[in-house]
Amino acid sequence: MQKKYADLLKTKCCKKSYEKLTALNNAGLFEFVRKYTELCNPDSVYVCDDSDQDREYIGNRALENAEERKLAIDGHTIHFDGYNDLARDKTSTKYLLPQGADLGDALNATDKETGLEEIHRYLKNIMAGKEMYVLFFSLGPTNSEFSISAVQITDSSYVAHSEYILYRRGYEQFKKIGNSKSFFRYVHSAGVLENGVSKNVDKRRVYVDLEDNIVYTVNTQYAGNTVGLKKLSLRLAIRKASQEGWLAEHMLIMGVHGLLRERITYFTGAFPSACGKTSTSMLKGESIVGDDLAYLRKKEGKIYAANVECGIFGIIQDVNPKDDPAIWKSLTSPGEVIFSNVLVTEKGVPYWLGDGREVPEKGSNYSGEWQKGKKDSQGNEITYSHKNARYTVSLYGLKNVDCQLDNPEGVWIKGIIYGGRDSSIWPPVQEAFNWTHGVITFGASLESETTAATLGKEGVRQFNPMSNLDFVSIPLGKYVAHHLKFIEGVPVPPTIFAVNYFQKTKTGKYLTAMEDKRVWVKWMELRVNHDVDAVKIPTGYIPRYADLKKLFREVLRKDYSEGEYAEQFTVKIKGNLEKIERIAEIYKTKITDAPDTLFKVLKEQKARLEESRAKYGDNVVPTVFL
Ligand code: OXD
Ligand code: MN
Repeated sequence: MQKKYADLLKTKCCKKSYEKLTALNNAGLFEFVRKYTELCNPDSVYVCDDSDQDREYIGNRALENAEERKLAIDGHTIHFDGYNDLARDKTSTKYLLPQGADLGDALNATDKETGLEEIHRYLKNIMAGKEMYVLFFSLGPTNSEFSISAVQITDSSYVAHSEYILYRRGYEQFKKIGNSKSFFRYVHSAGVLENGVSKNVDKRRVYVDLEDNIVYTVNTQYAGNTVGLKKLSLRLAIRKASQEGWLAEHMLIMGVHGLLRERITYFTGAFPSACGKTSTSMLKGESIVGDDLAYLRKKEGKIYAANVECGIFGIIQDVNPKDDPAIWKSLTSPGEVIFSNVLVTEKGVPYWLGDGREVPEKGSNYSGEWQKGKKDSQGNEITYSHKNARYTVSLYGLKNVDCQLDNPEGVWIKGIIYGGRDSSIWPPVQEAFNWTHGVITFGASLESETTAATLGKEGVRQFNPMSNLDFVSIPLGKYVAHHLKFIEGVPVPPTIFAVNYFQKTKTGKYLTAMEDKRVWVKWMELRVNHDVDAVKIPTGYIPRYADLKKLFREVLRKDYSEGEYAEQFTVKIKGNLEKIERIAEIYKTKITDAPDTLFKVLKEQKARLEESRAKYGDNVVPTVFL
């Protein structure tokens, strides 16, 4: 057996790469690498350890392979994905179900045997003529209770480079796990490249094998489909967490800094893609631990969270010096940044939607050579930068990075925020009555209007529990029940809040400004620290006008009128009741094992809303509840 391994891998790896693999002393890992080397048949295999030389090697390969191009500012590069490969592909992402297993109708799954046969067929010889990279990372801070070791196989130096920016290096940690099988595995190939982008996107597949903790992804480059440690891991981690009693969530982690005293209170926040998660985590005056993925664990009667990542793969739309000063600085100063799918001029200057600069006449973008007015084959104008264009940067270079980012203990979480894109129902901020009420009516009832971060039509209201629907890998009812149970043994669980940055008037104008988020988080900070009272409405607690007026003044130097308060916090009884009906119907008909508590809590909420409607009508101004 050993000889067979040696024969194939020795011919494909240089001596050093081969030694790096054997030094890990992990038979399962070795067999995994061998198997996919044989199947994918690359010309050579390069194994990376935690050294800076290997990181540099990968960065250089991305340029040599033309998966990235240098831009004018030192350290900046541009990568383009194919025109039909610019977002997560939900349709082609499927769980591989062993016989007899069932994840419920809400999750996309296919028979494991058939799926494996298909993906292995696609992978056969797919790396011929290419180099294969083998990389080791840690999900979560290394050497901590949170860490999960992971190995990535890919033929894309862009994917490998992105992972070096986004994750903590994990080769040395891997050494410590010895012969353990407890690690996550990813196999990726961009497939045949034409003009630098995946050619066979019609054969794009992302298949998740939960039993063996392996994700396979082929014929795609977009990082949301390919960077194993990001959304592909989240799926594996959710299942692992449910078995082990912790939570793996699509959540930011941030430190909110008290106005009254020098105190930092940590929050997590779940928002569907492109609904203000990164911009919340980057708010001026606060500090960022993470913008996308969090693991939450219970310790000594408290909840702690750690960032799975150490970088940001952020959407680059409306990033400008006024609204996002910290990100703007890192995107316009020397340092390592990978831009993707923005417009780049001949001089190597990137432009993106909403950057506040004059749009150049021409350049290169995700459609190839671009000039103003360019149309696609359907006659639609091609925007100069894509709505889901991205930047990839390390958190370590940001001024507002929180000093606890790498704390192996994580940070103590006192508040959890749920937010969706909702033009008409939720107020800008509200607080749940208790953990169960928050989990059910905010988290499990989250709806959001769709965005460009996934393929498909935008602006459609969709059910997205905990903003994790795309990634949940256990039956949804069980997932909700797991949340309800999670705080058993926690005397004071985190307070749950809901925010909505997207309320609109009838004429389509936003009711709140981007910067108002800064006030909502300060109010939540005051609430979890018991510094202000609140107004009880049928769906939770909302701020008192006087507290917001003071906060608007202190935080934004803005006047905040009673009229604005009344409009933003009016309780929309009809909209809320309809929402309850929609949500209850989904849990009743599509999700077989929904917990009884869910229906009970929704019923109680319905009764409170109906009682208010009987007294005050359909739209109830908040002052009525004082
Ligand atoms: C992301 C996403 O890229 O959620 O974070 O799509
Ligand atoms: Mn995300």
